[in-house]
Amino acid sequence: MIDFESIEKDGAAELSAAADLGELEEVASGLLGKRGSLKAAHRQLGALAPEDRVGAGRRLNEVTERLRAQLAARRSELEVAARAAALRADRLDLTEVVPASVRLSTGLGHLHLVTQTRDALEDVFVGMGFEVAEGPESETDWYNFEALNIPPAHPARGMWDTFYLELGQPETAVLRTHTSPVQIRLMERGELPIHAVMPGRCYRRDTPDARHLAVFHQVEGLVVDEGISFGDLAGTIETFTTAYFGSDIHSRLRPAYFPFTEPSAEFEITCTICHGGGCRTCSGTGWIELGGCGMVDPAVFEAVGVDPERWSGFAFGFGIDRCAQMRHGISDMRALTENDVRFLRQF
Ligand code: FA5
Repeated sequence: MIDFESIEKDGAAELSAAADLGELEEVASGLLGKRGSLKAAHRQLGALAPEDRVGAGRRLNEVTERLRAQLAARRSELEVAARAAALRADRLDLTEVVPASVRLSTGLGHLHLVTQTRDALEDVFVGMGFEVAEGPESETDWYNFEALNIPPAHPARGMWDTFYLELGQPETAVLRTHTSPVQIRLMERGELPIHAVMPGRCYRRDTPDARHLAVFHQVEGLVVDEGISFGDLAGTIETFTTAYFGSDIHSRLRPAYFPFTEPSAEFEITCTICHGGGCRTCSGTGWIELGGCGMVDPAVFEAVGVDPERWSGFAFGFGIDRCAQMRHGISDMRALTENDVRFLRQF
């Protein structure tokens, strides 16, 4: 005779004694596996007299089913317990107050240099009477290009190697290549005058090198008021570069071309790596370009419905990462994104 009662009782006891999922799987293969007690009972069926075999076979199936059900129940019980234990182990006490002495000695995190630079630049411009505004990082072709007087197929689109988003019609949604679209968003509101800076992240298909990243940051500036002249623009650039870099750093404007400003200029400062002597970072010129600027083009005023007979304005846009690089003498901008704490802890 096959002792079904003991098989079931022992099996059930072993299943409920399994303390974790590993132990449970071992017990399960001991019971249900090839060499397990249920398979052994199955083999014994063959030795029974035919009139006993049907009843014993049915009994064996019932025992197997009950043990399988118990296995499944115990497995889900242990899974719940394992998950609860994992959550307990991962628990972070966010209310914990770390004393300053511990913070200093273990060097817990601080703001990234680019964020610190953005904050410092905002402070400079707020001190000069500017407001701070923001715009979205994903933009439509209209804001990033067309409203800025850069129609489709305009050669100037090549100045900003664009990442397109797969949204809507092809080439209608972009990751903004500059912060200039925020100028359009501000002017569209129709609340004039405007004296604003607009910091934020920008994206270009630029190959990273000593002065370029594919994801970088700019501060856009826009002033629209009555009687604004190029002299106001030049004075603003000079005031902010002196306030941020100190009076021993020289800046200069050079004629340039941007479709949304006329006249346009680029502004540069003395390279702080070589102090003007020429090095790898400034490609031997002794100057580093910080940004572009100019008087708002009447075509842009027209696109946003601002009356150019009454209002005039200037705009500028420059690199935050570039400013951090020059202020702290970082010869290669890629260090800002490599997340080497030995570098980041210095700032
Ligand atoms: C522009 O982006 C214009 N929108 C600036 C402008 C605004 C002109 C308003 C006139 C009026 P440009 O492509 O030159 O211009 O970029 C401006 C600055 O952004 C550069 O001088 C540099 O400091 C920074 N910059 C540009 N590309 C990168 C990059 N790939 N990595 C890091 N900084 C960059």
